[in-house]
Amino acid sequence: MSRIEKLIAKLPENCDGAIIFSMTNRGYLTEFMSSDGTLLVFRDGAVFITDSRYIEIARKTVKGADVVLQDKLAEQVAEICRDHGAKELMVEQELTLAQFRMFRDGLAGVTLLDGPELSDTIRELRAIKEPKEIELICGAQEITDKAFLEILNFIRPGVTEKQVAAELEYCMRKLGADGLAFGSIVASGENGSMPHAVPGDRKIRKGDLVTMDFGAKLGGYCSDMTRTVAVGKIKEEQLKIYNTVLEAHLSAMAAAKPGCSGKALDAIAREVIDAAGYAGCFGHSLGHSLGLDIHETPMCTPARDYTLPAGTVMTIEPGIYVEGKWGVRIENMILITEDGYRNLTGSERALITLD
Ligand SMILES: [Mn+2]
Repeated sequence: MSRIEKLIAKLPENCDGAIIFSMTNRGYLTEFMSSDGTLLVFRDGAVFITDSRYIEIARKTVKGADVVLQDKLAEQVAEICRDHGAKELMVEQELTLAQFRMFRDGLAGVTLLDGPELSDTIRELRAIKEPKEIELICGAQEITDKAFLEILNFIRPGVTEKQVAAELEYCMRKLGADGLAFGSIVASGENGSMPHAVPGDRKIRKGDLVTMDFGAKLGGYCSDMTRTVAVGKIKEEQLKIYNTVLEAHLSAMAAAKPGCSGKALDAIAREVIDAAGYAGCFGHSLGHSLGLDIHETPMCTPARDYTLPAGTVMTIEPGIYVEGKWGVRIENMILITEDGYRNLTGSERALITLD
């Protein structure tokens, strides 16, 4: 069954089909990534419209849909809808207001159903990874692990965060990455207290903890890893924070299994951190799913209770952040399996000290 057929099987009865316009949903369903394209899914088949930049490769690559060259998009979509007798079409929450209006105003005789159902349904399909998707995520992570080993030889006092980020990214490209999963985070010393710090001109000093959150992209799929390393001798409190985060990370991961609650895993990590005296120093969620996008659902978060099904890839990334002083985060990816979980990240988790 193609991914588009899986979607058709899940369409509610009150609609004739769906317009899929957002890049990663479109890329997921057709197995063809492009910056331009419109996928129309009907009960009797699907049509993928794209422009001349992509038409040649799309004809060879797109799965489960007829490929046609884009003309005047709204008129073309209206005509194809008439051919398929489609009057009620679902649209995604991911559309911008301008895109929504373009379809709404351009499709006379078609009603757009703008509830969350279509996006939710595609999200659920995307949450359970196929073997070939897991292979790409693991391939991306292998590159990420190798780049981490290489960067350990580069980090030393006097090197800036920006230089570390640039070297990391160059390593990943050299090792075969198609690109970056997201803009790398390199946060040293007091910058480490900001979970999503942007690499700056601060020079690494002896006694710093350096947090690196980065990932390669391979075949459209993201990897995501965070490691905090020590440069020179660190203080006892920094070591205590590191060991607490590591314990939180390992405890939450050990409880992962199919059908478990993401909120419960988050609570396990949070309890370890709170008990060590760092309540309030772990502001973000424990983890998220990922795939074509760096952040997907389900999540491990106190804000909402998600169930984690087998086949889902999750990050486990607790952290402790002490404002103005330092921070630590340790992040691996796991695959929820039929009987527990599989760790997908190869890099060492014990504290690495660089001289
Ligand atoms: Mn992450």
